[in-house]
Amino acid sequence: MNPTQTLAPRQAAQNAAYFSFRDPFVFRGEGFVPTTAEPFAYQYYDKNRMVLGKRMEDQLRFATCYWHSFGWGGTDPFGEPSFLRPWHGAGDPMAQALRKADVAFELFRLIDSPFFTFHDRDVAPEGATLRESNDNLKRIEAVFERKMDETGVKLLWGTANLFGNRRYMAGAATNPDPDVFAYAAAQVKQVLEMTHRLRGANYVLWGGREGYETLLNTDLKRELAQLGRFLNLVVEHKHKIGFKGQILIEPKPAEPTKHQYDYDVGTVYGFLKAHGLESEVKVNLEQNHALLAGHTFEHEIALAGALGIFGSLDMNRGDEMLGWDTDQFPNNLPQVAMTMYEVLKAGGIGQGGLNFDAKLRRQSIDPDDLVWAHATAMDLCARALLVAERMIEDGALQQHVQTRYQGWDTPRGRAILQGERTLEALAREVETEGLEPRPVSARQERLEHLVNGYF
Ligand code: XLS
Ligand code: NI
Ligand code: NI
Repeated sequence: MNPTQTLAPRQAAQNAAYFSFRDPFVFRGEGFVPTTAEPFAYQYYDKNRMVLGKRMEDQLRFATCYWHSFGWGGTDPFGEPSFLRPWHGAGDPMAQALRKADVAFELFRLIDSPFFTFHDRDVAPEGATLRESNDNLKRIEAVFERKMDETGVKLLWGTANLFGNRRYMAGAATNPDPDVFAYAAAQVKQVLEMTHRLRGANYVLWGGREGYETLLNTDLKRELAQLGRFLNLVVEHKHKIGFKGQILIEPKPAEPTKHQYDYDVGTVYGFLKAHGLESEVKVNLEQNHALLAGHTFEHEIALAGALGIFGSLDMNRGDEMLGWDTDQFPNNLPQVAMTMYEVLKAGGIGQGGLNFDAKLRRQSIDPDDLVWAHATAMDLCARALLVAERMIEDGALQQHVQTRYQGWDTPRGRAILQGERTLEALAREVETEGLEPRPVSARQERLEHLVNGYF
């Protein structure tokens, strides 16, 4: 069924006018040649193709995010909005939110995005009171429900914006004022329940203001305890309402605060352990956040996988020359291929997805730039997945790693790990056997060459 058929004719015409594309993109294969009539087709994103036992669509689970694509106006610290979307102008905020939803779902349809993600304040205007904000949100929820039914687009995750409003300038859960904690809790309750009703696969908590600017005015120990309490409340409520999705923390070391508590995967894991939540909460990892923490994206994914807390990905790209969250669309094939390789090694994307938490450069002011950015990023990720599939199927990389650690499968290796050797016993063995370890090459350059062969 063509989803536009279910929209009122006037509405469909209005949306079609926003983007120049009419028909959803389809897969045409590597040999596709663009024409004026068909400037773009997927060359790699063949959603029904089987990749390592799963449909490609289910291996990737692409999501389009609401905030950067429809919320953000193209500002930067020095510049005013550059996009001038119709719903950013003057007018009744609720009518603007509805217009925005129409265009958002039109984009999902054109690029064939199976999922979307949102913050409460991206989709509906904030009212004078929380009750008013919640009423606005409920009206949009009804719209989403209908549009999701009509188009088959699903919700990857919802989240509450606990960082934009000035009430949160000193933190949400970590605020010195418990009234702010309470307000944040009320907001999360609303969005968690909305996410549950819309059958969202996950709920995300990004602690944008959960950090500090200076220790001179901060009681760090208290703030960590508050954050632990808050997260416990969220998990309790999830179970109370029967939400089956994953609760995900999104680590980021800084920006907007100088130091954020959810610094990176290692820090979040320690925090979860300290509050008994390591089997309840996982992580949503973002490439640019990993970079800011001084890690590669692959490192964060591998560590989360090893600790059993890998949940989902915010796909974007940082800039090696800039020290902030540039949130560019991913388009570096080797980088994304290595990312997908680590995802597959961590057991696959599971209930998570690849959410394009990415924004256009502020000079990309045409509505069609939104379409191009998402569709080309999707195709690139699909291509990267196919490279990663070759790496897994060929098995040469894994083989090398296995051989490298095979000593741990010998009787001594096993005995050490099973706790059957004391320091004294090991010292005795080394001495009596005259043990002298034999250094072995790790073959990095050969492996790097091997990886290039998969492209
Ligand atoms: C900001 C974060 C944010 C989260 C959702 O840096 O990436 O966009 O993904 O709150
Ligand atoms: Ni993000
Ligand atoms: Ni980010």
